[in-house]
Formats: sequence, structure tokens, C-alpha cells
Amino acid sequence: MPSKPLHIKATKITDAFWSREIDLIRDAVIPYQWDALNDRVEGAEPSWWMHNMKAAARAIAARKAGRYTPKNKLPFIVATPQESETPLDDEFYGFVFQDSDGYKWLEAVAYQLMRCPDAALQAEAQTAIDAICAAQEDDGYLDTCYTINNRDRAFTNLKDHHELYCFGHLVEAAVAWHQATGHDDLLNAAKRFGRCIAAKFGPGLERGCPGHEIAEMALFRLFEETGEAEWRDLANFFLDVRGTAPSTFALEENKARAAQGQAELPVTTERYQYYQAHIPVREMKEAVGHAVRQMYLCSGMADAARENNDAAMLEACKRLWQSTVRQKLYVTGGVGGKHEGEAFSRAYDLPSDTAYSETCAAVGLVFFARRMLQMIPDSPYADVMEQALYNTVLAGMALDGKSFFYVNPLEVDPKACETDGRLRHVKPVRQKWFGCACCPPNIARLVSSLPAYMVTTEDNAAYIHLYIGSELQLSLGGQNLRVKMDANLLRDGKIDISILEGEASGTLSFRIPAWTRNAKIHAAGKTQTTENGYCRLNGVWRTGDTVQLDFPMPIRMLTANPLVRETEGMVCFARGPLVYCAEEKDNGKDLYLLRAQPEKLDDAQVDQIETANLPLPVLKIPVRRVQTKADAPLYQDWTAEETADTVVTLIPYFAWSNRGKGEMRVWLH
Ligand code: FUB
Ligand code: ZN
Repeated sequence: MPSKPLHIKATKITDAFWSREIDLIRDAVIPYQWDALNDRVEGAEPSWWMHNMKAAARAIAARKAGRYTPKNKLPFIVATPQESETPLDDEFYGFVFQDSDGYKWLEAVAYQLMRCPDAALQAEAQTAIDAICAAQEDDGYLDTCYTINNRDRAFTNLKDHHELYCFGHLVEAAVAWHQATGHDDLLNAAKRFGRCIAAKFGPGLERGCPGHEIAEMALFRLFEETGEAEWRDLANFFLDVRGTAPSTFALEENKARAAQGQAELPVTTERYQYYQAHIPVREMKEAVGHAVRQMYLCSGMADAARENNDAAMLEACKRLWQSTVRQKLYVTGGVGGKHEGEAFSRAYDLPSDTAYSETCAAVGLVFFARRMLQMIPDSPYADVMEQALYNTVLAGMALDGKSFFYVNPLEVDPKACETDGRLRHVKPVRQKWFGCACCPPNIARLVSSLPAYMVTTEDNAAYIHLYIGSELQLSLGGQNLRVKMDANLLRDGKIDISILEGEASGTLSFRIPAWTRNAKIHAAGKTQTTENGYCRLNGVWRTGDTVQLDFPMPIRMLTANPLVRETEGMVCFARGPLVYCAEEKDNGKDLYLLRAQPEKLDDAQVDQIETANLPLPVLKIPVRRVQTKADAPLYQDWTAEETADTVVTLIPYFAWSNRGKGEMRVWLH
């Protein structure tokens, strides 16, 4: 039987590190982003979110009054006014998926409200919801780009435009808002848009599926929330039609070409790998195309496998998982090696300096992993989920919560980023905001909903996947248990569990992390077995019972499969869930000259620095530095390199670029 994530309301995070992160989202990111959505952040790219919502409401009123003239152009990015120009009230500005930014913000707000009611924040969010509801058309259609520009052309470019993507984010926000406040205004708006979509697409109707996935997993969530089968059916339809012949994307594309007098292209699915629409989903074997899309699709497929008990779908999920983690995963838990198409590259192509590794793709990997864990509690899923979370997801946000990375490289030389076109996408410092602002609110909604990734429960069993200091309300066999988990993985791997209240019989399963060695688990009076990387403790749990988990966290020196050409002959360092990197600030320039000394690993030490009021564990590792001579020729006869012993200071990857601009690298020769 699949397990369910623990409800956010059933968890209180007490972890020194993570409660700081979640508070940061509430205190810094959410207010900042609200200002951004309202275009009040000086010096940052405008969001146009509120502007577009209001413009859509105006367009609806104008249409009703017979004063609406459709605009002919529907480009992917609608030109935004120059600084000197005044924005026009009836224009849509920004990317076609601009609506989704506000939906993600609302979702993050909802999770924060579940954690801690806040009347002022709720009222602010309500103004966003009111704006959304006012931008919804009478038939339920809700996408400001088309409402403003040309409603008659709605759903004519599912491949590249994002109506179904925005719908997916609307649903995610609506469910979260409903759970947080009990209000159904946003939920009703989402359902009305859902019915408008379902009246057009489905068995016996038009064939079509999202060009950018997310609606699939959102619809399963809506189904779970409401029990209304229509949402599950729509999700299933979108998954089943994807990649099947005749290609709906090809047909759509040919219609557009014909309208412009261009010749038709063959109606094949082959050219739609970028959208994961090249083959039917149950036949998929390799993670390909746009990385965020692929991860969101995998999450929807995993939901379908679980909800429909679909064995073929589950097998496809397992194959896509293996392709991702065995051949295409950065050591930092990021995915997507290619800038071109923000995409997965070929197997083992994981460049460090030109990496894409979009923050959203790592967020998507966390979604996928949790869904796999719900069906198969096998520790590698949780190991990867933790790897993505502690490294790439967190790296996406500055320690003060005020700037963000979209791209997460593993090697940076600011000079090169600023002068070399091949590295144009790589930024050495986090940005205040982005014209395409998908990543910051994705971090906000994931981190705010952290409890949903820590524990999953089924009948009389609970699986503890992530060790994050907290108080948990568990239900085992229908009996309640209040459980305290004392943990702080930034410090060490000692975790104390105690039952604060209740009595229940069942199994508590604790993941044995891949990063530990010689784990020790102590629990009096419980039967202990180990299965799929989880230590399963079975018995009757009563107030006062305790479990001590001792997961030693040695400094580990990692190497990649030699097929990863980029890192052949290199190592990197990790401790616990954290992957480390060297920064210029601690180690000077030309970090590529550092040479690891595997034989001296025993002399490596853990130390601590404090930055942004956060004590950070750092590593001090003996290395050698290759000596350079200013007047040396470019080439000469080979002689052994001259090196000098030194100690490199490594900081957690997630914390890089918080102390000014400089070089950074994860892998050392
Ligand atoms: O297309 C919507 C989002 O914008 C994608 O997920 C990101 O990769 C960015 O392209
Ligand atoms: Zn993104």
C-alpha cells in the first residue's frame, strides 16, 4: 500500500538550520516577492503579475461592453516597456507563463499560514486571489496572456504557450490555500478553469496535453483533495495522449504553419523530445529534454502509477529514475547539463562550468523522489531527495533570502562568465529577480512545505526519510503519537527520537543514509530489522520511549564514474548530506591549481565559520597547490610539477557566493 506524506499541519519544525530557512522565506522572500509581483522592487526586473491580472479583468469588461479588439500577436515573451515609457493598462507584459509566479507565491504563503496563522499576510494574499478571480472569464478560462491578447486563440499553442502549466500552478496554490484557510474561492476558480479545459480535451474530445508539464501532478492533488474523479481522469488523459500518434503538437504546429503559408511538416512525434512528447510515457527509458519539464512529468507519472495502481507506469518511472540518477545527476543533486534547451544532456555529460542545473529542476527531482518513496520506501530515493534539497535547492537562495540563482554551476570563474559567451547563462552572484522568475518562488513553496518530504505514513507504519529537528503528529494503526525528533545534520548525525505522548502499535522505519558509516541504532524493546536501507523498529510505542540513531558523518572524498569525462581524475568532498566547494575568498585565485591528496584524507578536519549569522560547518583538507612562474613559456619539455603543501578550506556548496564575487569549484584534480 502506498504511503502518504505527513500533513504540514502535523509537523512543527524545530531544527536550528531549517527553521531559520523557513522563517527566512516568511520574513524575507514572501514580502520581497509580493513587492516584485506588484513591480515595487527598485532595480529589479518587473514581474507584471498584478498588472496582467488587472489588464485581463479590464479586457473581460471591455469584451462584454463590445469595446475589445483582439491583438494579433501572441509571442512567447511580450515586449515590456522601456524604463522611460509608461506601461499600457490594457497590454500583457512578460513571458506567457507570468501568471504562474503569483500562483507559486500564493502556494508558499498557504504553507506558511498552515505553520503559523498571520492575518496581515492572509489579507495580502486575499488581494492576489481577488485579482485572480476578477481575471477569470465567465466560462472559467483563466490565462491573462490570452484574455488580454486574443481569447479566440486560446489553446492553439499548447506546445509552447503555458495555459495548462499556469493551470497546474493555479491548482497547486488553490489546494494549499484551501487546506490552509478552509476558503474555497481559489479552489473554485481552479475547478472552473479545470472544467473549461475538460470541456475541450479528453476522450471523445480534442486530443492535447501540456507543453510544460505540472498539470498532471496538480490534477492528482486536486483529486485527492476533493475526491472528484474528473480531475484524476483529466490527468490520466494528459499522460496517455502524450507522445502518441498522431502527434498533437505536430498537428498544432502544422495549423500555425498553414496559416502563415508555410509547408506542412511530417506529423511525427520524434521532434518533441524537448517536451517529452516523443514516445508514449509508459515506453520512456531515458530522461531527456527540458529538465524541469521532465522532472514534473515524472512526478505526474508517479502519481498516476500510485493512484491507478498502474504497473507499466511504475516501471517507466523506475527507468526514468535510474536514467537520471545513474547517468545524469550532478553530485550537487542538480539535473540538466545543457544550457541549450535548459535540458538533460547525453548520458554522463555533466560539465561543471557550463552546467545549467536549474534550481527548478532540482525542486522537481525532490517532487519525483518523494512520490517514488510513497510507493517504494527504498533509501536511494530519499538519499537523492536529500542531496538535491541540501545542495542545489538551497544554493538557489542567498543566506539572507534576498537574491537567487537560476543556474547552479559547479565551477565558476567570474572573469570567464563576464567575457565568454559560452558562459552567458552562468552568474557568479545571485540576482535580485529575473524576467523569467520561475526559480525563486519554487524554492519558497518547496522549503515552506518541507514537512511533506520528511515522513510518509501508511496504516500502521511511518517512514522517516529526512532527519530534520521537529515535532511530528503521527498516526499508527489509527492511534496518535506525538514524536520529537532532535536533529541537526549541519552539526552531526546524532538523532534522538522520543515519544512525547500517545500509545500505538506499529513500525517506525528510519532511513540509514548512504553518507554514514557504521550506523548505530538503539531502541529498547522493539524488534529491529533492516529492509531497503531502512531500519524498521516494530512494537508498541508509548510515552517516554526513545530511539537513538547514531549516523557517523565522516568526511568523504568522492569520485565520479570515469565515463563522466569532465571530472575524470578529480575528487570532491562531502560530509553528511552536504557537498562542499572551494571559494576564492578562503583559498585565493586559480582554484584549478589545487591538487587533492587522497593519502592525507585522515588529516582532514571539520571546522566552523559564521556567515549571515549562520554557523557553517567547513572542511580543512590538506592539498597541494601547483606553482606557476610568471615568465614560463606556454609549452616546454615535461618536468614534474612543482607543488607546495597547503590546506584548502571548503564550505558547503549551498552557501557559496554569499561573501562577495569570486571563483568557486566543487571538483579538485
Ligand atoms: O517555462 C516555464 C519555466 O520557465 C521553466 O520551468 C523554466 O525552465 C523556465 O524556462
Ligand atoms: Zn526555474
